[in-house]
Amino acid sequence: MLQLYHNDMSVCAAKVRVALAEKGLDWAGVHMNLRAGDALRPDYLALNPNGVVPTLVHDGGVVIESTVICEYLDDAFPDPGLRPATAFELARMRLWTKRLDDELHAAIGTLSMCIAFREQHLSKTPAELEAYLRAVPSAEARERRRMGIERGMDAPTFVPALDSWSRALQAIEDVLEGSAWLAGDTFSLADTGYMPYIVRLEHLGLDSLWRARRRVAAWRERLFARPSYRTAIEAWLNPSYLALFAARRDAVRSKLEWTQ
Ligand SMILES: N[C@@H](CCC(=O)N[C@@H](CS)C(=O)NCC(=O)O)C(=O)O
Repeated sequence: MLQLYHNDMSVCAAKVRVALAEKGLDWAGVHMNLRAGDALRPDYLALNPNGVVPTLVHDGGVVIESTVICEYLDDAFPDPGLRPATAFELARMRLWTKRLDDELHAAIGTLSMCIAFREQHLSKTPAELEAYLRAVPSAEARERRRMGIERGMDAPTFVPALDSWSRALQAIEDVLEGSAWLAGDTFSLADTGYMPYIVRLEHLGLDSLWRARRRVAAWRERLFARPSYRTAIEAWLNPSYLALFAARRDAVRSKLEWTQ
């Protein structure tokens, strides 16, 4: 049995849902309320010491880290495969997923917090906010969140995060000149991995980042046409988050005009 601890709007949880959907696997979900601190409770920290979603439990075995979970699923359930057959394309796939893990995931977290999620924390009292931040296991993530909450789009982390995504989208534009998908002509875990992040960039009003990148736009169309987009992402979109993102659109537009 496959059990996934996840959250409706979490990009890395969505990444695993996309892989599960692509493979047609049945799974049971435990939905975590991240704002209520569900991922920071001791019983969950025993499964995932990082205090984040997703976590996969398969027949009693625990797997954490969304990229590792996706590769685990491809090992445990090889058909249909989501990794290219050649060693070279496999290396290309891993470079893309590594870039997400090393840089782009933190960057999207920064952008999400600075633009929108901070609004969910601003009603907290200073003591409540401190208690929330103190519980975040990673000091780096804790300080990044603090800065985003306190300073929003004026945080010093905001423009570098925007730049990380802008450079990544240009790299995608370049690679798609020679192939249909990120790792080559095989649709792979690189493409499934980026799908939820592209959705988040749109929600944050940052789709202008690929307006002039027509191959990224066409790849996005191909991604969103897959049934896995509907079942793993669209079906889980939380209306209150969508309203929050929409309410921030004008502020983002004027910040981008000012930044570029
Ligand atoms: N490297 C981890 C990152 C996981 C992560 O940052 N998850 C976020 C949601 S996308 C989370 O659970 N944040 C906790 C919170 O917002 O309280 C992975 O890929 O699984």
